[in-house]
Amino acid sequence: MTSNVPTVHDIAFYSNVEKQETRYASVKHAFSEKFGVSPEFFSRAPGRVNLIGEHIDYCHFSVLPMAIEVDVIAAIAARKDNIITIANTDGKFGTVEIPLPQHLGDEIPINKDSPTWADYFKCGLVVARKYMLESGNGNLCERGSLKGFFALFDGTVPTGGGLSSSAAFCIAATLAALRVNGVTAISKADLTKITVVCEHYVGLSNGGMDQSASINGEDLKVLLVSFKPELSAVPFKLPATDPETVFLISNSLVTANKTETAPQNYNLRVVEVAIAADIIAQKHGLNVAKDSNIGTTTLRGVFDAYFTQKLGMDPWDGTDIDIGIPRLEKMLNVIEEMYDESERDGISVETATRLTNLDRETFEKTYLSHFPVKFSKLNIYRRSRHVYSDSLRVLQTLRVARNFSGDSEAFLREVGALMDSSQQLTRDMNHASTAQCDEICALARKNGSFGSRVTGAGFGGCIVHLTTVEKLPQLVSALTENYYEKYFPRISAEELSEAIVVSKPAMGACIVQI
Ligand code: NG1
Ligand code: MG
Repeated sequence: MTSNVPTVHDIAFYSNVEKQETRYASVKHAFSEKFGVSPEFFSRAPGRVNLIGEHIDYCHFSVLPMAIEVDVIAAIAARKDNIITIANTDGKFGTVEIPLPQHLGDEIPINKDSPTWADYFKCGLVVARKYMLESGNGNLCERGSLKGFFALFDGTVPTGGGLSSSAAFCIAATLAALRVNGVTAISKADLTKITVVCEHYVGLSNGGMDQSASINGEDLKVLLVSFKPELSAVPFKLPATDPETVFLISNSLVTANKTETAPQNYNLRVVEVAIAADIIAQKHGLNVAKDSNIGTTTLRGVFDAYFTQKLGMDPWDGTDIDIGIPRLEKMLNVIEEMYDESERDGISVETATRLTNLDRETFEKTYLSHFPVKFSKLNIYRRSRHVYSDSLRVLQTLRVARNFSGDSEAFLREVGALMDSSQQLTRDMNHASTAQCDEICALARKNGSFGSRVTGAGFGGCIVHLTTVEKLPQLVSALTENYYEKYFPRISAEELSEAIVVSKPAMGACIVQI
C-alpha cells in the first residue's frame, strides 16, 4: 500500500470504454454550462461489494471485499475565492455553496442530526484539511486557508444500497480537496487511513472496509482487508476458474437508513459488540486495550487476549488461516458456555450493566452516549456468535482458495456454501436481512447462484451472488420475472439495468487528468 494514488491519463483504461468516454464528456460539458469554466481534472472513487465477512470490520476481523465498476466521479476546477460550490448531475441533490473557514483553527460545521449530501462532502473536506495540516503535504500550510473550487458530481453507485456510495462519495470529495490544495501524491495507505473516519463526522460509527476497498481495488482482484496489527489491503486473484466466475449484484430496492434511531440500526450493532467484548473480558479476567470506534474493547481484542493471556498461546497475526480457524471455533464454544437459554434472545440494560460490572451511569456513558441508539433488548449472545462465525467464514473462504485443486465446480460450491451460511447468520444472528432479501437469495439459489448473501450493512440493499458467465442469463431472468416484475411492476428497463449489476473486481480511487 505504498504506491501513489494512480493518475489515469487515459480514460480508455476503464473496461467499458465507450460508456465512460461519453459519460466524462457529458459531465465535462454540464460542468462548463453550469460554472462557466472548464474542469481541470476529475476525482473518482468506486463502490464496493463485500464477498464475505459482514459487520465484523469494526470488530477488527478481516473481510473480503472488492471494488466494483460503478463509481462516483467529480469534475473539479479551482476558484479564486474561498467558496466551494458542489452540484450533482442527479437533480435530487441541490447545488450547495460552502463558505470556507478563513483561519487554520476554524471548524467546518457538519450537521450530524440530519446530514445532507453537503455534510457528507464536508466530511471529505475535514479529513483532507486535517491531513494537510498534520503532514505539511500540499500548500495549505503556506496559504493558511483552503482554496475554493467548483465540483460537479456524477454517481453510478446506487445510494443506500450497501455498495458504499457514501464511502465512494467521501473519498472522491477528499481527493478533490487534496488535489486543489496542491497535494499531487498521497500513498494509498495514507488516503485509506484518513478517509476511514470520514463518516464518523456525520455520526456513523463505521469500520474501515469500504474505504479500504474503494481505494485499494485492482482490476480482477479481490481484497483481503485486515485491521490488525494495522490497516492493510492485499489484492489477490481468486483461483482461475473455468467456467468463468462472476459476481452478480442485485438490489432489493429496499433502502436502508443506517443512522436513523430505529431498532434496525447500524450503530446499535457497534454498541452491542462493544458490550459483548467487555462482558467476555470481565468473565475471563482479561486485560484488553480499548481500541474500538467508541473507545471500548473489541471482539478481536478479547479474542487475542483470551488465547495469549488465558491460554498462554502465541499472538495470532490475523492472516494465518491454520491458527485462526481452530481458535475461532474454540471461541464459538466459549460463547456458547457463557450464556444460558434465558439470555440468548437479548438482555436488558440491567443485566448488561451487571455483566460488565459497571454502575448504570458509567454503563450509559460508556456505551450509549456516542451515537443515538434505540432498542428494547441488547442482543449480546447473537451478535457475538455472528461476529466470530462470520470471521471464521472469511478464513474458511481463504482456505478454499488456497487449497484450490483445479476443480472449479467444487470451488464454486464450497465458496457458495460459505456465502449461504453467512447469509443465514446475517438473518438469524445479526438481524440484518429482510424478507425481500431472503426471497432474492432463495430464488437465486434455485436459478444458478452457487451462493447468495446480503452485502454491506444490510437492512435492505444489495445481494451478491456467486455464479458463472454460463448461468447468468437464467439467473437474471429469474430475478427479473420473479422479483422485480412481481414487486415493482412499473419498473423501467433503465431502472432494471441499474438494479442488476454484473461486476468483476475493478480499479480503486484515482485522479483522472483530462
Ligand atoms: P455499507 O452500508 O455497505 O456502506 C457498512 C459499513 C462498513 C461495514 C458494513 C457491514 C459504512 C460507511 N460502512 O457498509 O464499514 O461495517 O456496513 O459489513 O457504514
Ligand atoms: Mg455507506
